[in-house]
Amino acid sequence: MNRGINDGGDLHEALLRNLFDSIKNEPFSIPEDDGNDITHTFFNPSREGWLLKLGGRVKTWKRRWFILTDNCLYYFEYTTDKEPLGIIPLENLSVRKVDDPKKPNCFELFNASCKGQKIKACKTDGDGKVVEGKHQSYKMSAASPDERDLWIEAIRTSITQDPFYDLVAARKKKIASKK
Ligand code: 4IP
Repeated sequence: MNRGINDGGDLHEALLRNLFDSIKNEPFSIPEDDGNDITHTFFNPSREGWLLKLGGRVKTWKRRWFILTDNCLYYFEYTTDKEPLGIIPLENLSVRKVDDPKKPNCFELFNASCKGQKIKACKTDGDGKVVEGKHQSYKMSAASPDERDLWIEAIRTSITQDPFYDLVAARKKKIASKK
């Protein structure tokens, strides 16, 4: 099958033998889906990139890799991590530009209708346990004003694309018009 593929000539026999042996020793295989693998969720995200995130109770800034997909924001310690450190579902949240005395290009996710309440989210704590998030708002700092604006735009698009959001918005409008 490999005859003539090297600019019209053949590949060295030693190279082909090596390749053959290596594939024989470690055959290609498709990983089994045990239903727990969420890596497929992260293909084709709406947006991904590094952001600094401010902690919930302890106000420390952490550099995290963020992936926006399916109306959820996931954050990881490293780009290659399979499992996120935290998951923030975006429904019912709003996003806006904010200033911070310590970091530039900030924006925040907040709950416009339930001010002062915790945002529904989950995170992995120090022991690897999945626990509820403790943020009343998630503040992030981007590398540049342009990046911040792109994140805000992508998050807004993601929030308003949710069919459930549209349904609720239509219902609210209907109720308001009856008053
Ligand atoms: C932590 O500070 C980190 O900033 C966590 O971020 C954050 O959790 C914690 O918030 C905050 O206390 P220290 O590492 O200095 O302890 P990360 O999980 O990205 O490491 P969040 O919820 O932002 O993920 P609280 O609310 O758990 O205190």
